[in-house]
Amino acid sequence: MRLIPALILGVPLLAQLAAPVQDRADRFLKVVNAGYQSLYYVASEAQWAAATDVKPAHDAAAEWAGKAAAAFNGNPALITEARELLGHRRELKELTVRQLERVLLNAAEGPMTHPRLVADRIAAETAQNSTLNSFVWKLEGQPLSANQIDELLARSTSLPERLKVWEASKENGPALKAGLLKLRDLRNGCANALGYPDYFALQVAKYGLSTDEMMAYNRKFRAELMPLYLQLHTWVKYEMAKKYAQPVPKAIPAHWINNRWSQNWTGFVKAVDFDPYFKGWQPERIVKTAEAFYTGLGFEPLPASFWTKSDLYPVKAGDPRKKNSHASCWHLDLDTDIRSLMSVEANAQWFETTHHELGHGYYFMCYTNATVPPLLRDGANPSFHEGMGELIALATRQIPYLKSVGVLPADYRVNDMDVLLNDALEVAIPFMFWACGTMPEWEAEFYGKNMPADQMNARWWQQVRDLQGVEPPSPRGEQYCDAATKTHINDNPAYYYSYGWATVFKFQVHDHIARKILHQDPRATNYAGNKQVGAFLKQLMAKGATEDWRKVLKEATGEDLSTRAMMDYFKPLMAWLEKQNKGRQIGWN
Ligand code: X8Z
Ligand code: ZN
Repeated sequence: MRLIPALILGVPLLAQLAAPVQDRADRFLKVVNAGYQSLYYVASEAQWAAATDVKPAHDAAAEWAGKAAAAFNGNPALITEARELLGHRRELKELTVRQLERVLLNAAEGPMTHPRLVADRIAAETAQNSTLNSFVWKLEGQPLSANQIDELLARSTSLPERLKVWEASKENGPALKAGLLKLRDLRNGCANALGYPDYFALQVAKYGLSTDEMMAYNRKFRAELMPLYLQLHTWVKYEMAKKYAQPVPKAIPAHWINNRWSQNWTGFVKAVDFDPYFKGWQPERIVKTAEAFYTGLGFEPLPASFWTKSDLYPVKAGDPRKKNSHASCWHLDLDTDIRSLMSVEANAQWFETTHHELGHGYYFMCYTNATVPPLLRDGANPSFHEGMGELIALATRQIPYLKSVGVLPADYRVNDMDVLLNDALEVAIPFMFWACGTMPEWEAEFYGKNMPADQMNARWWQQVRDLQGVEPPSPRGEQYCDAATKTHINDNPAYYYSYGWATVFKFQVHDHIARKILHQDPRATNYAGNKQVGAFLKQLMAKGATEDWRKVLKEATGEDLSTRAMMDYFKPLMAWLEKQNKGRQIGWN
C-alpha cells in the first residue's frame, strides 16, 4: 500500500487538492474574521456603556470605537479583495462565498472609500442614539418613563387622560427629526458607495432580496390576512365605542389602543388579561422563569456573566442615570459575553419580552461553535433571530404552561375562543399590518424615494390609516415626527419587516413542533420540558448564517415561508367573528 506523502507530513489532503483561489480566500478570511470579532467587541462594549449610561464621555467613546471598527470593516483593501475573490465564486466553497458576501455587506455600513461620509455617519448615529436614549417624556410637567406610559395606556379608562398620555408619548419625535433626516442621507450615501440604490435596499440584501421582492412578500402576507384583520378591526371598534360611549368610528382613534403605535392590540379581552396575576412577582422571577423554559428544553443555563453584566431592571427612583428604554440582547464579543438591556417589571408584557430577548441570547449561544466563523454568527436571516424568542413567547402563553409556573392559579378557567381572540389581537394579526405594513412602507419610501422632509408626518399617518385602519386623535402636522417616536426608525433602520416575518415564522415553526414532533393541536400544546423540541431548535440555530434561510426553513418545516400555519391557527376565530360582526360596518373606507 502506498502512503500519500502529504498525509505523512500532516497536511490535510483536501487542502493539498484545493484550488489556489480557495487558499487565498481562506487566508484572507482568517484575518478578516479575527479583526472583525475583536473590533466588534471594542465597539459593542463602548455602545453598551453609551446605551446603559447616557453621558457625553460614553457617547465620545462609542463614536471612536465605531470609527475604529469601520476603519477595519470598511477598509478599501478588504472591499477589493472580497470582490476579486467573489469573481471566482464557482471555485469557492459555499461557506467561503457567504463569508465574502458578508464582508461586503459589513463594509457597506461604513465604506472607508469615503472616510468623511463614514465619520459623519458614525457621529450622527451616536448623537441620535444619545437623544433617543436620554429623552424624558413629561405629563403635566412631571417626568414619565416608557414603562409608565405603557402602564397608563394599559389601565386608563378615561379618554381625556388617554389622549394626554398618547400625546406625551409623541413628544420625542420633533427632537429626533433633524437627526433622522441627516442620517437618511448619510446611510444612503454609505449604501450607494457599495452599489446599493439606497439604505433600505442594503438591509433587504441581507435576505438575498431586492426591495421590490421584499415588499411583494409583505403585501402578499397582508392580502392573505386582510379578511381576518377586517373582522378583528370591526370587533374592536364596536367594543371600544360601546365602552367609551362614542359613535362607532371608521378608523380606530390611536389613543383607544393601549400600544403607543397600535402595533399590538392588548387588553381587549378581559378574561385573558394576565397582568393582575403578576402582582407580587419580583421582576427577577420573570427572567429566571424565562431562562428555565430554555433549560427545560435542554439548553445550557445562560453564562454566569449574563447575570453580572446585564442591565435588566428599571433605573431606581432618584438615580439620575439615563438608559435606553427599549429591550435588546447583545452578543458583545461574538463569543460568551451575552448581555440583555431591559427594564423588566412584573407584568405580562415584560414576561413576553423577556422570553423574546432570551431567544436572541440562546441563538447567540447555539451558533457560537467551531463550525460557524464569526462573520456568520448571525441568524439565518434577521427574522429567524427575532422569531426564535417570539416562538418561545408564543409557547409560554399556553394556559397549562402558565399554571405550571405559578402565573395562573390551578383553578383558572377561560373559554378557548377568548384565548384565540386574544392571541390574534396581541401577538399576530394587527401586528402584521404594522410590521409588514406601515413600518416598511414608510421606510422604503423614506430611504428609497427621497420622501420630502415636509411630508414625513403626512405620509406616516396616511400609511397608518390606509394599512392599519387607525387614525390620530387630532390632525398631526409636520411640527411632529411621529415615525421617529418608534425606536427602530432611529437605531435599527430598515429592519422592522423582520418582526413581521418573525411572526409568520413563529407560527410555522410552532405548527411543525405541535403537529410533527408532539402530535398535538397547535392551539393546545405544551412543549415545556420537551428535549426533542429543544434538540430541533438547537440544530436550527446552530447553523447561524452558514446556509441560505430558504433551505434552512424548508429542511426544518418542510415548507416555504407562508402564512398557512397562522391562518390555520386562527381558522375557528373567523367564523366566530363573522357572527359577532353581522350587520356591522366592516372596514374603514
Ligand atoms: O423591538 C423588539 C424587541 C427587541 S429586538 C423587544 N420587538 C418589536 C417592538 O418592540 O416593536 C419585539 C417585537 C416587536
Ligand atoms: Zn428582538
